[in-house]
Order: sequence, then structure tokens, then C-alpha cells
Amino acid sequence: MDYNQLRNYIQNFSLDYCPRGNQGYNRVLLQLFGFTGHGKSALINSLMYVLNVGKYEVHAKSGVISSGGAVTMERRAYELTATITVVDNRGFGRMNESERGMIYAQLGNFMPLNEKVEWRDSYEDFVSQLEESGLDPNYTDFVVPVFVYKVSAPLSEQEGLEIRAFFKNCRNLTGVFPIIVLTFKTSGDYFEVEKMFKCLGAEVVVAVENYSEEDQIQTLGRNTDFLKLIKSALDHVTFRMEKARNPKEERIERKKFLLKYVHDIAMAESIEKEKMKQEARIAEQAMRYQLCQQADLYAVSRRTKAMRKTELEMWAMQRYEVPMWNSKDKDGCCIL
Ligand SMILES: Nc1nc2c(ncn2[C@@H]2O[C@H](COP(=O)(O)OP(=O)(O)O)[C@@H](O)[C@H]2O)c(=O)[nH]1
Ligand SMILES: [Mg+2]
Repeated sequence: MDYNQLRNYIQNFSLDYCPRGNQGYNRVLLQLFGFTGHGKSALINSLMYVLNVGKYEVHAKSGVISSGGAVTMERRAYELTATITVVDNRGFGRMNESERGMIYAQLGNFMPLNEKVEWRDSYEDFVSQLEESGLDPNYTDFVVPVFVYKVSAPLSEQEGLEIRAFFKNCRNLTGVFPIIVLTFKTSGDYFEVEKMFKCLGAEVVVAVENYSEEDQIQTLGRNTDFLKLIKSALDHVTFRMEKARNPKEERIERKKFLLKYVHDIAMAESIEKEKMKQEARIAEQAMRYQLCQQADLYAVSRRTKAMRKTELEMWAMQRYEVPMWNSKDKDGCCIL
């Protein structure tokens, strides 16, 4: 497929053309997620710029606000074509367990679109949010997770392990292994980073240099990278749509996954709290025991001193017939 064919294929893609028809799905939802500042919003603006002929426009606000926080605090949907929509999810700082739960909830489409995303970190809040989403369920979106990562950001071994587990969960949740988009293509060694993500199990890694207000010159290669990204998402969709699907059942499965995930986190947290309480109790007991021992030793030493004092007094009395050892310390013992 040459450039124009690729672009037309994407523009005209419809789930109705899948081998078994749309099976109840009516939209492909490219769900972007990743660390704040890695270029999710810039990627959306670039995709719009490449797909819709015209001048560069800022659709998704990009950059960091003066207070230091991220601009994107809500899930916002942007229509790329009649069938494909891209979602700018709320980015995360450093992935902890509860942030990950919220990302799965966004990926699973259990959080409303175009509304502010509040991180819920209690089990009860999270479950009630899932229940609320059931009032207006969305099971007509075919979700493709897209992980956006800046080439120039280093990843520690520990973070790599966490991301590997995270990708696997994303795959279990959506049926598609996250597509990795490496941004800032020309600012680092993207081959190395691509290799690293492939080692973490990634199937598709696409490197792009996002367009921006300052840098809008389109080239064939740069545009093709963005089209390749969408094409590989559509290939995954077509592959999955070859099998019989049931959107309602798949949504129920996603919900079960999420409930189990947050339940396991809540259990692990309460076990951890109980363990900490137990350790504090043991430490207190040990401290008390030590204090008792010290008190005992002190008592023994007092007794010893007292005995020596008596012995010496008796000895002095016998020898000189007068008490010689009268000076006492504050505890009443003779100073020897
Ligand atoms: N040079 C360059 N800058 C980029 C690229 N992607 C994003 N940026 C810049 O990085 C900053 C953060 O990007 P943004 O899209 O807001 O990140 P988000 O928090 O993931 O949405 C913005 O100033 C972007 O213009 C890229 O591929 N190349
Ligand atoms: Mg953003």
C-alpha cells in the first residue's frame, strides 16, 4: 500500500466490512495512555493533522501548566474518522497499584468520556464508580490500547517489570496487546527503546516525531509513521473480528477483571496493614521486656551494693567499733 492507499484505507475503514460484520461494535476507540508529558495530546494533534488535510490545529491541549500539573485531567474523545476515535486519557505520574486500577477502568471504558477523571484510591469508591458506569453502559466500542512513551526517558529495571505486568493486564482486559508509540523519535536512540519494549512483550512499536505549532513541516516518512500506527491498530481489530464476538459479554468480563483487580489490591493492603500492626505489637513487647530486664539488673545491682555496704559496715564496726561508711548515693547505697 502506498501512502495515499494507506490514508484512504484508514479514512474509509468501517467495522461493517469485517468478515462477520460489526457484531454489535460501531466504533474503534484508540485509547492513549502513558506518563504525563510523554506526548499523548501532541500525538492526537499530529494524527488529526495527518488525516485531515489542512493546517495544523491544536485540538488536544498539550504541555504543562504553570503550577506544574498536567493539562490533561479528563478523558476526552477526538473523532479521527467516522469509525475511529482517539481518547486522551488522564496521564499518570509514577504508576502505583491504585493508579493502575484507574487506568484499567479508563481502558475498559468504565469511566465517562469528556469528564474530569478523579483518581479514586479506596476500594468502595472504585466499586461505586464501576456501578455508576453500569447505568449508561458502553459496549459498542472496540478498544485498542496505545501506550505512549518518550524515547528520551530512561526506565529502571523495576519499572520495566511493572510495565510488563501492566501490559499483560491491558491485553487481558481488551484482547489486544498495547501498541507502543515512541514519541520524540529524533531525540534519542529509538532502536534501543524499541528493543527494550519488544523484550517486555510488545508486538508493535512505532516511533514518531509529533508535530507542534513550532514544527509543522510534513514529510512523507513522518506522516507515514502516524498512518502505520493506525493501520496496525485496525489490523488487530480485523484479526479479532474474524472470530464470533459478543460485546455485552465482553463488557461483563472486563468488569469482572476490574472488580477482582481492585479487590486483590484492597486485600493486599489490609494484609499489609495487619502485618504492620503485628510488627508494632512485637516491637512494643520486645521493648517492654528489655525495660523489665534493665529494671531487674538495676535492682540486682542495688542489692549487691547494699550487701557490700552491710558487709563493709560490719567489718568496720568490728574493727573500729564505729560506722565508717556513711556517705550514701541518691539511691541510699554506700559509695564504694
Ligand atoms: N520535540 C518533540 N516534542 C514533543 C513530542 N511529543 C510531545 N512533545 C512536547 O512535549 C510536551 C508534552 O506533550 P503533551 O502532549 O502535553 O504530553 P501528555 O501529557 O502526554 O499529553 C509538549 O510541549 C509537546 O509539544 C515529540 O515527538 N517531539
Ligand atoms: Mg495531555
